[in-house]
Amino acid sequence: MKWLLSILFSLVSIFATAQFAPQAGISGSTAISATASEIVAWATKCSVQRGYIDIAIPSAGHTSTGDSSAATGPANGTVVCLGDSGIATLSFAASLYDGPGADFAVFENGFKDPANPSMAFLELAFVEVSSDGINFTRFPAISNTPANTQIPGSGVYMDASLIHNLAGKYVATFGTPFDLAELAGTPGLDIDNITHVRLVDVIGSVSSHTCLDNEGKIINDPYPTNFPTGGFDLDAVAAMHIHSASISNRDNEPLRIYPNPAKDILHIDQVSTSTGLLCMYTGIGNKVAEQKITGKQTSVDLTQLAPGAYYITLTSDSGTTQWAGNFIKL
Ligand SMILES: [Ca+2]
Ligand SMILES: [Ca+2]
Ligand SMILES: [Ca+2]
Repeated sequence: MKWLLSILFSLVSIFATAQFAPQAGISGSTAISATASEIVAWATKCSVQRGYIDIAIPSAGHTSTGDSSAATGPANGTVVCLGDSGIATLSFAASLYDGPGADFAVFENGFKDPANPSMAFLELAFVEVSSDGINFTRFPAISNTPANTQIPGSGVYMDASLIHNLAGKYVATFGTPFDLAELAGTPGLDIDNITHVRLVDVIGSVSSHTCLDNEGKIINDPYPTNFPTGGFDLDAVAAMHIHSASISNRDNEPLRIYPNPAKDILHIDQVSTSTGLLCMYTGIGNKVAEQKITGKQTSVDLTQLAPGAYYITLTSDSGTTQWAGNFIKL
């Protein structure tokens, strides 16, 4: 009888621990590939507030590897390293909304244990969203990774199935998905008009400067990571559900894109003259063209472009005003 109980107990332990989706590549994973067709846009702006190389030794300074531009555009392996408690705030060419399933995904540069594909070296970050750029709401994060032994800055692999609603759960080239529906009903948050996504590095120390999950448990992740590349390494943020903003910007100044669909040439008219940069992307966010804008009317040659759906962004020289629009190339 004792052996039976012991078997039952170990089965219960297995089910109690493997609670969430497993690592990318394992059946049941919710990881989103950087080339997935549901990705329709990538973050276009990012600002970073660096964290410490080691928060216990502030005099050692802040992390320095990468800069905020590494986090815009498609996931490509270039990263900005946030450091202990570092923060990155991102926005898109238009606001995000709550559609079916996951609405955006965060890409980090974790890597798998060569000996066990379900385990990986992971660095984690809290994820917050805002619909006004001022008030942010954090996704309810869960970490069931035991916190009795500190995971060091290298050499120890983690089980993604113990982690939920923390960016960095999945290895490089796979995004961790977030579903805005989970935040429905939050006062002051409009989940159908999300203007900003924010990442806050999980320090990961189990003894001091601890970070807690939504249940008050200590989150154990690599610490200290006392080098210039320390902390959460942000590669990119992808949108699956983004408002199409073909005729809008924050000043309600019209931007006209025609014809749509277009075959050989696309015209872009602005009501007022302002100089800036026009960028054209494929549906998965690969930049295919870039052109300076110097007047009210701009034309883009499409003859070299493969047929399909594209989106464009227009950024003023000051970088403060953006338009976005979609069109179909025949
Ligand atoms: Ca959703
Ligand atoms: Ca950490
Ligand atoms: Ca990148």
